[in-house]
Amino acid sequence: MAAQLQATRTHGIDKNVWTELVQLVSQYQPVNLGQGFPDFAPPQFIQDAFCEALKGGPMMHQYTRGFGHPRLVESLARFFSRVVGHQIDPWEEVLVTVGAYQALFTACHALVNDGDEVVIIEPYFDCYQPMVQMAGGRAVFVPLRPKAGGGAVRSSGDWVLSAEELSSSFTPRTKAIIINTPNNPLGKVYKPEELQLVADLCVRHDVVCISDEVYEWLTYDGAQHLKIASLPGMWDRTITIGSAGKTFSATGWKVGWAIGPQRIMKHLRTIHQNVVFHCATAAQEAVARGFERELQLLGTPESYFQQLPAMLHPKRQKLASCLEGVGLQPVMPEGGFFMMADISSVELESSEQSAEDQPTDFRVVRWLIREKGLAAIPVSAFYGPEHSKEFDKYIRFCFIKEDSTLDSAADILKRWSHERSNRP
Ligand code: IK2
Repeated sequence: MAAQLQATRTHGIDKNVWTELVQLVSQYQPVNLGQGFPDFAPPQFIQDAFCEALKGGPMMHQYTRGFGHPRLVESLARFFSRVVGHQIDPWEEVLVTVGAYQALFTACHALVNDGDEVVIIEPYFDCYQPMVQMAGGRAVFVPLRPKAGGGAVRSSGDWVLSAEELSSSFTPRTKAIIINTPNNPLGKVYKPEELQLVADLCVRHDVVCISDEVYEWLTYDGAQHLKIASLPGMWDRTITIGSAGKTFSATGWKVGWAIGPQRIMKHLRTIHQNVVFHCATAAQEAVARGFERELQLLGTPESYFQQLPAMLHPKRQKLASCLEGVGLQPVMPEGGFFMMADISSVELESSEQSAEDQPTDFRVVRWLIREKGLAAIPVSAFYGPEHSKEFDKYIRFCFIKEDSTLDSAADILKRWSHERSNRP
């Protein structure tokens, strides 16, 4: 009965890293550098915007336009028209979703037919593959790898695509490619020439690009985020996905969006109207007010899109020097708010060695949570089955946290390092 009960499209995707680790975190209450959310309040202006929205009259508590609250689609269109070099039509080319997550789901279901292939660049936000599978497609993985030869790899910019590997992953069955810049978990910010490589392949093979840009405001040390939709020929074949949760440090609001040409967006709307139809009105109103404010302040020091990366920059430095100090070589992220660390130097204690068949990073993370009271995320969860073993020597830490949280994590890591060096 159970086998019949389960739809085949869900086979093999019933477990995911978050369900297990969120449960472990709630059980052991560690210092949490695991899941990607701030442990501080969103900026006052966006909290005020939500409160004002709630007090904005009876219609703020009722359904709004299904494909996106008018004030929000208009402000998103106005804001992003400037950066994609195309006058975005708020009514036909913008869709508001329940977080970027639903935008990704909707894009996959709108485009993918049974047997279609979708190229996914690894490491990838782990829901991409299940979403492709549920839509009937097959994920084809192409990894970013540390540059071969010479010296320690210290920056996410040193992780590169092989042009040959990427081009050979495109076949007549390829329907779409999913990219993520700045990348979670690596922090890579794609360079113009890397995006051009992807764009050329999309144009040559008539493939749609799903570009997940939820961390677009968060870049460091001069790295610049570029929208692939702004490259020649790409507006017409790109779905750009964003998240108010990441933009305004309010992940619990779950407001996201997909922006793209009308010929593609009309199919996303079909999925949307048959899945959720409608997103929370007051949250959309608040996000609209946030974007209106940012449009006025853009390029000034008062802009939150400047203040947030400036606030995160020293946290990134703090985490990196702590990891370096305890022998867990960090990969310095050019963007986002995650940092991968190399755990090759860690020798597992007997209690950690029990589950030899499990990937090393999962064993280390579970052990860190249970025994040391520190949560991180295993990086092999962001790889498909073919390559996960190659990358299970990394774990991911999140640094959009209070300094006191980062300090507590540093204390734990130092104590752990001390114990390791004093082992007989
Ligand atoms: N796309 C990417 C690349 C994301 O990182 C996320 C949110 N992930 O954060 C959890 C974690 O990695 O710890 C999303 C999409 C989803 O965004 P939203 O919250 O707007 O649905």
